[in-house]
Amino acid sequence: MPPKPIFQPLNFERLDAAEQLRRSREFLRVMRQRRSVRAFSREPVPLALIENAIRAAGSAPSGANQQPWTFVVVSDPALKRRMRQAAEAEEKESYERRMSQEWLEALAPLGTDWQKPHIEEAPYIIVVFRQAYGLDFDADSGAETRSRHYYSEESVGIAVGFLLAALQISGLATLTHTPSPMKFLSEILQRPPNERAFVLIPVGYPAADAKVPAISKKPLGEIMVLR
Ligand code: IYR
Repeated sequence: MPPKPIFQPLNFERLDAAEQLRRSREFLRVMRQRRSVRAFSREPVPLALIENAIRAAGSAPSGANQQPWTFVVVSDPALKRRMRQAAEAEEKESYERRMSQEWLEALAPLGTDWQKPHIEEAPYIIVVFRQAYGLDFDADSGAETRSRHYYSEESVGIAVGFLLAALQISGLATLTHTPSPMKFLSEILQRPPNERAFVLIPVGYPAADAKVPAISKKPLGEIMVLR
């Protein structure tokens, strides 16, 4: 028999209309300042900010509430160095051989290349892993049980959105980096076979002279349709 749902009262904070608009504008103001930063200061970041941002990410909705994510927080310089070296080896191969001309042209306005110094310079690298399926071990026999996960891609994508927003609100800079292929992250970070690297996020303060590409976001009229 499947378990019966247990319900409890919803904890919902009803705001007056003026407060709703104020918060909505303030969130928009802060989120519009978020940029993908590729030049980080080595200045340390309080771990409490990282922990709270991961708590916020962990509050995201997920398929069947399976929470199919693991956030690996890397600050050890030796591990960061290994991740940088492995990422750069893959990226060099991608930029020089694997990526199509069309892809390289799409990326040209961002000015990216295979070099990834941010993986060593940012004080924290959060590597988000997606649990493609559940993996449990029986406490007595050690027998392995696997369970299906539903909508894990969507779930982890939503959680990463929460994570980026939380880090931004906390006054930190981030980059979403997806070196491809990312298998080396499972090995370096010793993750179990059900976990797949989803994205690597350097977190910290921008370098004093950090520059970002002059690009813009589509206006509301181009992205919203009212019916
Ligand atoms: N992963 C490479 C290439 C790259 C791809 C996309 I799509 C971007 O938006 C940015 C970069 C890199 O990190 O350089």
